[in-house]
Amino acid sequence: MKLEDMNESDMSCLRGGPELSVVVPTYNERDNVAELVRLLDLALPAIDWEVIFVDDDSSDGTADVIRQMAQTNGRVRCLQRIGRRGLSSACIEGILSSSAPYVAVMDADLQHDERVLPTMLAELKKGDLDIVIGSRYVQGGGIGDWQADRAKMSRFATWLSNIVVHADLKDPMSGLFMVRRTVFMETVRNLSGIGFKILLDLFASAPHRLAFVEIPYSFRARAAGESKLDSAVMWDYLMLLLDKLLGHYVPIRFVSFLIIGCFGVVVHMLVLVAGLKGLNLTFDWAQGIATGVAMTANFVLNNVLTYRDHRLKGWKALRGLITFYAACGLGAVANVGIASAIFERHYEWWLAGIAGIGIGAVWNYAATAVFTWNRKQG
Ligand SMILES: Nc1nc2c(ncn2[C@@H]2O[C@H](COP(=O)(O)OP(=O)(O)O)[C@@H](O)[C@H]2O)c(=O)[nH]1
Ligand SMILES: [Mg+2]
Repeated sequence: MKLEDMNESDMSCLRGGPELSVVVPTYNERDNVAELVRLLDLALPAIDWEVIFVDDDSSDGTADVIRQMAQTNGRVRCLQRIGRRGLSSACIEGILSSSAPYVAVMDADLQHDERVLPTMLAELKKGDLDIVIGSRYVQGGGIGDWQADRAKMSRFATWLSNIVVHADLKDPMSGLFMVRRTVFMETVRNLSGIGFKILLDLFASAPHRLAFVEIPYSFRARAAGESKLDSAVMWDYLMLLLDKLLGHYVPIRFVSFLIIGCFGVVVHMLVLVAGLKGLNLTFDWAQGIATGVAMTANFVLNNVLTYRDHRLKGWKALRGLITFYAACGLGAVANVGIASAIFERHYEWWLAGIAGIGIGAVWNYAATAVFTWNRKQG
């Protein structure tokens, strides 16, 4: 073969680099990773591949197990992230840490069928496709022994995805796919990187319509360990959809912070009513207690949802709570100050009120981002 006839994959083989990088996000998967590497070895005999595990500092020592494997198997690498969480951002960073012309993403828990990888690669190498997806919802695929409510939730999430993905994709929630590196690199700067749904993010962020095909596979039962899917995952998913819709205009963490702020108002009013009517407290006491409860509830919810990927735990959470009180206290002073100044200039009372709330909300968000969750930007 002449040099000018070679495609990117032939070139990489010539250089000795892997043709396929398999990126696997892990969180507490120590009992699955060795078996996954064994299965990949069996599935990819004629392909030059590597596997990059991206571990978010699992407490079960997954990263140590992977590094031990890597000592005796040059195909295995470990990217360990400290103080971070999130499947999507883990995949993005894993892909960026590799150089192969084709990149696959799959779970570590053996639920994804590694035997479809050679077919996916063959499809991509034909040259017309950008991405190949392992789908549970095309003829021949299946969701294994998923419980009815999990299946229902997945179908609902798939339906919701139509808001941002305009492709006839049967399984946009799939975590098993293979993409051409060039396509990923064109898209990476537009990705939201929020939550669990990296495939959906890719489709919604790509600068052009992606040419794709879905290949059926059947979801297997998780081998060892537990699912990390919890109710906060649904919140992350909504934030991903909102980011795709509004992210150009306003940071999505701010939107999350505002939604939780509105919830805080409801909590405040409920506690106020309970204090006044139920406990016969004076208004000052009831209002004071309601403020404290609402602020605490807001801190907890923001810590679990808005800053899920930077969640404060233990003493750091206590320190965070105190800085949150302090920042929001100052925010309340700013709110009242601005609103009064505007009202004194003979503007409508409601306009003055909204202006105060707006300034207070922006202040609370910015100050707690820096002082509570130690982040310099949204
Ligand atoms: N790096 C990283 N991996 C994660 C995180 N959450 C889940 N994973 C991994 O992502 C994959 C899918 O997660 P899983 O809990 O099996 O989700 P489910 O299959 O939808 O129940 C597994 O390999 C997990 O170990 C995370 O926050 N960070
Ligand atoms: Mg799983």
